Amino acid sequence: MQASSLAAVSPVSQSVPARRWTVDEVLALYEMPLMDLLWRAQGVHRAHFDPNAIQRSTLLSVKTGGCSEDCSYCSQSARYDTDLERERLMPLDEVVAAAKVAKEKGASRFCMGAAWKGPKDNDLDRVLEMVREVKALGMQTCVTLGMLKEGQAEKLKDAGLDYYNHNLDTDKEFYGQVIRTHTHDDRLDTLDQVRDAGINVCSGGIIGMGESRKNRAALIVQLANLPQAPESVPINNLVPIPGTPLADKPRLDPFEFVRTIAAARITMPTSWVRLSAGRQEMSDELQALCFLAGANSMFYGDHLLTTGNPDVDRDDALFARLGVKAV
Ligand code: SAM
Ligand code: DTB
Ligand code: SF4
Repeated sequence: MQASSLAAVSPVSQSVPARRWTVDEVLALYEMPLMDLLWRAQGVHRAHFDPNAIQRSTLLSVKTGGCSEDCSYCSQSARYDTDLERERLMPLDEVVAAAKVAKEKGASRFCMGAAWKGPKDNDLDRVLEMVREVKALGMQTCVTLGMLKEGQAEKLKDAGLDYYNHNLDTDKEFYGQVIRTHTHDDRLDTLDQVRDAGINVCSGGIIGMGESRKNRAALIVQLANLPQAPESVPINNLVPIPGTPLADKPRLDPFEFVRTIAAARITMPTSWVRLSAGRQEMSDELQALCFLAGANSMFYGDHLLTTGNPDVDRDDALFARLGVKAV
């Protein structure tokens, strides 16, 4: 479909009273027989969304590599030898050209990512221009720029930003084993600023980093129990990057990924749950299982930030085979 208004991709119903989840309750979801869990997740999904509609966002890395942070999974940290070419902030015209292509191919949202701890004010001014121009194409806009300082979220809102992506990434208890240069509380602080500025929150995490099932359940609880659940919840499967400390982590059981999607769907009934990084390594059948578990959003385009994503032709064929429409 053409790039849509926000209203066109809103959930069928928003009327779910907020409730608080406990880690034990979410662990109990994980421990359900898979068929029962899928049935429950699908019921929640159908109460709030069109079950055959999937939102598609295209990603572009507008500033690649050289990041000061030490996130153990990330190809873009300057601390690891990952063979990645460090690049400067991309010129505006190249960003707009990429957004036009994404729109023509059928993405409704364009997400621009920068490998920063957080944006300097002069860099932010250039990103604001990107947001204005992409918005003017009639696309929804999203950026992920790291931690924000006071006043920066308001500037992004004024430029027309629809979503800010900032993942909690993992359970607060496990966070220090993956990232030491900033804290889980720092992430929460930026999420507060985004929410207060009236920008939609996109926040999720990565699984398969060596965390326990309890850590996974706790991450879901920390997202679901935010003062307001994120409108968009990306669930990333670790993409192991040679040269990073997590390069050799064994691959998680794919059903555990499906269970995590289902837990996100059940605990955040009106959020868009995004089947995010790791899709390239998944079979079409596993992706279909993720949609059945309640995922209704994905990254669309041949690249994520620095790693691959399924070709658009493969995704288009999958949508046709599943009878799913893009929104
Ligand atoms: N620097 C900003 C930040 O950290 O929020 C924005 C870019 S950062 C690359 C965005 C997100 O990508 C991370 O929060 C993480 O969830 C995800 N990510 C990064 N590397 C990944 C990997 N190797 N596998 C899966 N997800 C990854
Ligand atoms: C998110 O949760 N996943 C995207 C987006 N938000 C910015 C990024 C995935 C990155 C995967 C590894 C890479 O391509 O560098
Ligand atoms: Fe930097 Fe973001 Fe990568 Fe962490 S995840 S190293 S903050 S680009």
